Amino acid sequence: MTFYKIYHFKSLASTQDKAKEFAKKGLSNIVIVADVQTKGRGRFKRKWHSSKHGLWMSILLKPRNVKNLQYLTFAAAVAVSSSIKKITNLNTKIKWPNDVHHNGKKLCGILTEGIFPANYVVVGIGLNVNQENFPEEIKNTAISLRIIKNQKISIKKLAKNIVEEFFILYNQYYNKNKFKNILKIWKRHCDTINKSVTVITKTGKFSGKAVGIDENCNLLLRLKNKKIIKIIEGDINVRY
Ligand code: BT5
Repeated sequence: MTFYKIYHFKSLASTQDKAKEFAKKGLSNIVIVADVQTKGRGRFKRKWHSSKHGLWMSILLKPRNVKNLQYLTFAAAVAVSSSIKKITNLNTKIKWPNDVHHNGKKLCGILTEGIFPANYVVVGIGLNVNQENFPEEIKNTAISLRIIKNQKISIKKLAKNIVEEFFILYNQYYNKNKFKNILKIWKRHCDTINKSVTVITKTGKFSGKAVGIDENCNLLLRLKNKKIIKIIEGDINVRY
């Protein structure tokens, strides 16, 4: 069991930034939760809508070895998907690289950021829990547990379960460089592999079958001409 401490705030710009303040003080195994974020962010500085009734949290870590951070994103996604199952009995799937979704609608996004050269990592988890509606911009692509289940879910219970499951994967595998074990568990929750997908990258649009993940967590896509290309987590959009 990892000893960790949860700090709860009514409102923050971003739990990621608050976690970074704690890192400056030399602390780790800290979980920052906010009821509302005024400047919640996704990857590549995208906006993350963080009104009331969602779970917005960041886990501050000081791993033994700060490398292959993508596996921490994978571990967090697994912890989210299995905690949702445990607490609400709902089946969700992970979409490469960092989403947890239900029938193609995004329930959760994960943002993993390294702090160098101090070698801390902040794993940010945004999960739509009890919202009843969404802003225009995301109303066709986002969903909450409450909308799916038609009932209110305890944010506190979910947070605790996610953090505990995450720390198990972190201690048993990530901190022991057993990345393959994380990948194996992640694959059981992921529905991107073996799917026909279209990937939009900066250099073009590629359609094919997702055939696997390489050791750096890149997606391997088999094109119609049988050529396998590597899709790097970048500014991309994966469509099912
Ligand atoms: C993510 O980025 O999915 C990572 C989101 C991480 C949010 C957490 S909350 C706690 C911590 N503190 C922060 O400031 N951030 C982290 P990305 O894959 O880039 O997806 C961003 C896209 O998701 C946006 O461009 C929207 O299209 C969509 N989106 C924004 N808010 C959403 C929401 N609440 N639910 C579903 N989709 C949303």
